[in-house]
Amino acid sequence: MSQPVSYRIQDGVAVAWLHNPPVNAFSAHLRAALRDALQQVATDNAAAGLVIAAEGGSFIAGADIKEFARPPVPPITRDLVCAIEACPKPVVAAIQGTALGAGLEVALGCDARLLGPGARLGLPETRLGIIPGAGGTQRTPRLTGPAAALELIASAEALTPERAASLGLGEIVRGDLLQAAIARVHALATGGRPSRMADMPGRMAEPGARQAFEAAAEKLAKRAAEEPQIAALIHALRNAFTMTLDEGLRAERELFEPLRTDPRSVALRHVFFAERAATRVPELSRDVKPRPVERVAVIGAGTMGTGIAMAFAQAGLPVMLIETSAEALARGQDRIASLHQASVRRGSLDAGTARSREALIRGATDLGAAAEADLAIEAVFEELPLKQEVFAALDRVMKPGSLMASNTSYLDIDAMATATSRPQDVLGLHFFSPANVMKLLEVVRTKHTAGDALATALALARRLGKVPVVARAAWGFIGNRMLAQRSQQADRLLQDGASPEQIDAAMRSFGFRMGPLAVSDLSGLDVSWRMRKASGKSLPVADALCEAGRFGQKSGAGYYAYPEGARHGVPDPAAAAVIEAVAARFGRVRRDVGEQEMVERLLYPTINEGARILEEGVAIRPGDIDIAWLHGYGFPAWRGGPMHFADATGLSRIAARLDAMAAEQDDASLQPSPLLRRLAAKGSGFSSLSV
Ligand code: T1G
Repeated sequence: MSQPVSYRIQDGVAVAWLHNPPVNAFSAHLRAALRDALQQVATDNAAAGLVIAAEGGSFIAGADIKEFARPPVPPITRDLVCAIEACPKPVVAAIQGTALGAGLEVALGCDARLLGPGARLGLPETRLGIIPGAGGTQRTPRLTGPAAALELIASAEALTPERAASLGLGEIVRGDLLQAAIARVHALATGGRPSRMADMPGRMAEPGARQAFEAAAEKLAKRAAEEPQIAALIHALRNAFTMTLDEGLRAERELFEPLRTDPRSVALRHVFFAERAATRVPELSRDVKPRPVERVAVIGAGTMGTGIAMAFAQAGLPVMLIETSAEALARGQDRIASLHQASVRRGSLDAGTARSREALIRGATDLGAAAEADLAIEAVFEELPLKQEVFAALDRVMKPGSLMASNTSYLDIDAMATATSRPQDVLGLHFFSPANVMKLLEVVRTKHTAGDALATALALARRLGKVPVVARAAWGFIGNRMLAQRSQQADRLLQDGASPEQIDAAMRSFGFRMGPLAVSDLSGLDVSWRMRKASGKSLPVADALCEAGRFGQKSGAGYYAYPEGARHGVPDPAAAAVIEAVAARFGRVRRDVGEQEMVERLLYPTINEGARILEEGVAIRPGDIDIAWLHGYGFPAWRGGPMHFADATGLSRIAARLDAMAAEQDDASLQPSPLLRRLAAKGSGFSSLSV
């Protein structure tokens, strides 16, 4: 392994070049090598001081997150930053790329921070359920002021050089960054160094700093109540008003350590790596080149088709939106325009961008308009024969090497592929509504899908800002197949005596932003009702509500009533009457159902279906299932996803509860899958399967 730090003298200054690919994570060996460079420069007569520099996209991307699972190995970053501050010679950070977390904390220990155009500075630790642990909560406020420090660290955002400089975190360099850093070392060596952070209250002492900070903390009160790392961050920053730097560093460490080992942070770090692993397909080598995609056709201008067209336009890709009639096309184009206008009114989109995006979306009523597209995505009515017709027609008009994808949620993509002469160019791109907003993209490969077609879909997901999860073509792919289990249990819980609001409250207290029944009302009960009828499945309560014309918000009533102008659904005796009638029809004795029983019945069969999906090879790894649920169904990230949550709960407990549910509900399909039972018997977890 090449040296993590190469120490070279240039123009009378030592330069410590960091090299720990791919992102210069501040791993133990890099920390030790930087410590050695600091010791070397202190007595190196050839060096007036030290520049810390790196090449590529990262200066230092932060602590090595993989190291958090173990006790820290010396030298820990906090001590190294103090060593930089104590260096008898000037130390300057030349930041050309991301300086995040420990990366910025190292730079804060330097006499100066010079920023190249690619510099991005931030302290994103709160995204991992922790706080900066190497002085970030003590040095940052001295430079930026305590209120700005709180906002920066709580947001976990990465700052552009301009924004960072305006906050006092660094100075922008227009020319040669290294030369500027070398010159700065000489200037500091001869002209005197700034006082150390330890000796200066800096902007902590500014008039009004405390009030501004407390006001910023007040704005974060809700987050502080829900997220321990935000409460700890406020506490650490507040210490900086009264403690010396050394006292503040010690107090910061005491706040940091319990967060590092907290299950929430363990879950968030699992999510960090799972999101990145989900883009890797074992049998698809990284050098398989994606096919070029410069023009896209979307077939169908309904809710999904227009959302997908918007998603591509947002990424700057020209879209041909194709419908069967001018009226249907106009309706789709009007929908896009009104969605953009709503965003402009809300201030989340400027009018110019909205116009340029709409200019990228052209319309046609003839499939021939897809001829020049590199990719066509169909989002027509969920009927297999219709989709097969569309694929056969696209096959006749599209150029060789172009890709054809289906946005279907449930239907057989293999059957669509074989309706064409080129099944190797067919796959599923399952967007989640609203397609221009939801992050999850299920990339569904059939047994025919070519490797470069899959690579193209993965590259496209990144370009669209989506989080891809690869699934093999099977009913419901990953997310919806598991969702069917949760929906079945919700239906049974209603028959057993739980109310819609109790079920939704149980899921909200688990961490979902919205309960499953409120989500059904939002998306429309009729959508899945049609699918159930087509596939011979039934959810007695949901079916009865649909038969009564209660499709949810779109019809003014579903599981809840939606009085004119009401922001949320309200309990509805009419819905309760439908539920009681169904319960009577099935001879259910209604009873009070406890919250724990609801959570277990809604989640454990869902997890069990995830185990079957792994056994069948529909999903590659458990982390992929977690990512699908985080970005497609609102599973709380601080729980890590259903499979991570299952491991944290213990599979033997889940297996025992599933056996009990199967007996109580007289439903053998609820019994633990062979994989879940096997892992439980070994005292192991799904994480032992990670690929
Ligand atoms: N530790 C370990 N591995 C990391 C890593 C990190 N900090 N950052 C990235 N990787 C791996 C990642 O898993 C992937 O691996 C590869 O690098 C490329 O990443 C003490 C305690 C820097 C903006 O939270 O935001 O410092 O999949 O695909 O899109 O107070 O990575 O190739 O095997 O994301 O170009 C704070 C996390 C840590 C920053 C680059 N720092 N990283 O994005 O590449 S806590 C962070 C990122 C801390 C201190 C505290 C991004 C990036 P593989 P990538 P990218």
